[in-house]
Amino acid sequence: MELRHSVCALDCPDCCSLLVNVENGRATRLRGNPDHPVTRGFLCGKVAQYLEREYSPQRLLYPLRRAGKKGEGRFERISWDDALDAIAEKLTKIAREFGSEAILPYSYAGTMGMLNGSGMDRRFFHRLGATRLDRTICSSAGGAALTATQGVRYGTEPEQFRFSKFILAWAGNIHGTNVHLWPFIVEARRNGAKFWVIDPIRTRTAAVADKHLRINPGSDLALALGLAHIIIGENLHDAEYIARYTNGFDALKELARKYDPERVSSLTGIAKEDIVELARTYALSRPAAIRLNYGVQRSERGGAAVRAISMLPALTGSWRERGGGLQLSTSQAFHFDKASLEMPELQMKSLGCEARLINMAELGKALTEVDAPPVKAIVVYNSNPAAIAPNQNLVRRGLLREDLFTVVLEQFQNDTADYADILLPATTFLEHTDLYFAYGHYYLQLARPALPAPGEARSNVEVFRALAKRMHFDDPCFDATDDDMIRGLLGSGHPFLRGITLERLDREHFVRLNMPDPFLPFAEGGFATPSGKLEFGADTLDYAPPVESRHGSAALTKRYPLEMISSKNDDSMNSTFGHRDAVDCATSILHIHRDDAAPRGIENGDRVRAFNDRGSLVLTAEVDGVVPPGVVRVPSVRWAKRAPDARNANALTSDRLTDIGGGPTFYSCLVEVERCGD
Ligand SMILES: Nc1nc2c(c(=O)[nH]1)N[C@H]1C(S)=C(S)[C@@H](COP(=O)(O)OP(=O)(O)OC[C@H]3O[C@@H](n4cnc5c(=O)[nH]c(N)nc54)[C@H](O)[C@@H]3O)O[C@H]1N2
Ligand SMILES: Nc1nc2c(c(=O)[nH]1)N[C@H]1C(S)=C(S)[C@@H](COP(=O)(O)OP(=O)(O)OC[C@H]3O[C@@H](n4cnc5c(=O)[nH]c(N)nc54)[C@H](O)[C@@H]3O)O[C@H]1N2
Ligand code: SF4
Ligand SMILES: [Mo]
Repeated sequence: MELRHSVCALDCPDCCSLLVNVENGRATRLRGNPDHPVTRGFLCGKVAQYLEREYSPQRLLYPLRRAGKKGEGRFERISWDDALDAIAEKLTKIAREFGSEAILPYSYAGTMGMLNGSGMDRRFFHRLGATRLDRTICSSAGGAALTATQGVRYGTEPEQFRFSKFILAWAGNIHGTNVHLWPFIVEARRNGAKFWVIDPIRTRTAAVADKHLRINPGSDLALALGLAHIIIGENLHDAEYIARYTNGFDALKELARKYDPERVSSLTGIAKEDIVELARTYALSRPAAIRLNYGVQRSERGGAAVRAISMLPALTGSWRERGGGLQLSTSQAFHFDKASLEMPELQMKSLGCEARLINMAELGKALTEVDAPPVKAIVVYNSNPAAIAPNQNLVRRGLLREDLFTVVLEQFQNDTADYADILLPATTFLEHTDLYFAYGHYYLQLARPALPAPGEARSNVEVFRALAKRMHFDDPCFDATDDDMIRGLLGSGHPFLRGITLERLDREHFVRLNMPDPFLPFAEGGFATPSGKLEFGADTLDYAPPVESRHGSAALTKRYPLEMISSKNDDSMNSTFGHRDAVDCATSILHIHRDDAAPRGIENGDRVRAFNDRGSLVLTAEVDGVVPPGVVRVPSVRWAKRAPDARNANALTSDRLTDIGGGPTFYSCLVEVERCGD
């Protein structure tokens, strides 16, 4: 038996360090590595069973070519040579006829690995002169907000939550989506900390909180301003920190004056007394930490909401304290030399300028409306857009186009794979080399292949390298090895990466960034905005309810009176485990409050149809205390192909974009629900 190290590559802040027992080339056990200081040897439920996925009979093993109608999912086996020739020939033809920007890559974070996520693929598409994809689908509104406020996207270390006396999970379902933070919260609570949750839904996390504040979806901006109103009004702010390290306090004070508890209560649905108690508890408990997660920025004013929430620790001076501050993401602390990996300068060779940019949250429009040139080919990897992109019916209409050439690199035949003209088998993170940053801690990790690739599966790196050769791109960068690319990434010269080499990563597997311990990023200012100060930006913060909400458009609300939140399913990862029966079952549910169910004649277990102008889908009702009146929840994201009507929650979600960052607004979504006939 051999013991191999690996890293969980799923799109999760925790980025767990893994240990794999391998016998005769086959994994017999997968577990968490107890030595990792944050992930500490336990795994979430979904990945504890990852070997089921690794060895699933449903894994794609050979290159395939479409043998049926578009979208039907019927294929025939071909050789790698034939597959690569067919792709190279077709892309060359499209580039010649329509220009290279008629080709669109589509990828997200199926793997968080740097090489297989944004390595050889980027070089290939840049050299080709393909359209660039704006990768907005998850975090771009929150990212833009942090950049505007703090200048940089990092914050409190997870290890320091143990020192907090008050922890606020703001739109974060820690038990479901960030479970390795939980033991630090348990430790803090054992030492007397209080733990509150702000979430419209009674999640697993909310169920175990000291207090759960059920907020109206999309109204967090108003709540944050209400907290500022009380904190400033009661003189609980840190005037010295504000004077030294922030900009725009007077304007904020002026704006916050309008957000008295009474008004904020009517906007957010939270009782006045609870708002006041929250403000005082937050400001007076020292230290107090906020774990802000991404739920809050998936609504129309989500960017401004993140801006307003992320100013709170500056208002109270909480950044000064160990166990204070805020964490949304830690990702920008990994100061890689990304340009050395992605080589955007290759576009100069092909196009002579930067290629156009298409927002991935508007894929439906990109495939049906965009012109000059139209999108004639799409190459999908690390993503399942037919399931996860908003306005699904429009996306499907685009993918069904006979004249759209579709290539999909996948591990499983999911919704998007069904639309492929050429479908290529991909390796899993257990089978290829990659370098991993984390967005929930400060450890950099390396994984080497722990297992052989099954069948003829190849890594994304190998596929794009081979395609470059097929297209006669003779630039030496296409000969770079995995190790060359990693060395390039580590070579930025940033102090946080000092002393971290490939050799050290090979030896130690995970290495803490070279930062002070404890890392108190903004204890003495040090914001990375142009002014060097935290920017309150009050002129961007006045609140108006989302158009698609019960407090928004009256005309819409009349027809579609329920707000649908299709937040993450606890025991899966976006659509990645959609082949599992248990996951399919959990993601085919609609939680509805008894006050909304009764007048519609809906009882627990009934088949229901949720619908709006964009589409409809069939689900099973669960009448329970998970949602408040006026809100329904559909745990996401199901493989639509497994549903009776081949649709999932994204048949209803809108492709309207957020206020800043061009992000999707999955959770600003009005629907009506009716009982299906028997
Ligand atoms: N188990 C599991 N873990 C995952 C994932 C998964 O699919 N499943 N996905 C991964 C990915 S891609 C990401 S981005 C992260 C996301 O991690 P989170 O941001 O924690 O996940 P979400 O479910 O999007 O949103 C968190 C909570 O926000 C709440 N929420 C929705 N709208 C609002 C609002 O307007 N205000 C407030 N205050 N709360 C609101 C939701 O009810 C939800 O409980 O999780 C990662 N981890
Ligand atoms: N309704 C609704 N929609 C949502 C969300 C929501 O909360 N509600 N969340 C949104 C968010 S936050 C996100 S991040 C997106 C996630 O959307 P996606 O990034 O598309 O994530 P997944 O659905 O998990 O699909 C990832 C795919 O990558 C494949 N994959 C993994 N590793 C590799 C590899 O090395 N090579 C190749 N070729 N493929 C690989 C997996 O098999 C899987 O099918 O979904 C968004 N969509
Ligand atoms: S999904 Fe997250 S919690 Fe689960 S094993 Fe992977 S990194 Fe760890
Ligand atoms: Mo995400």
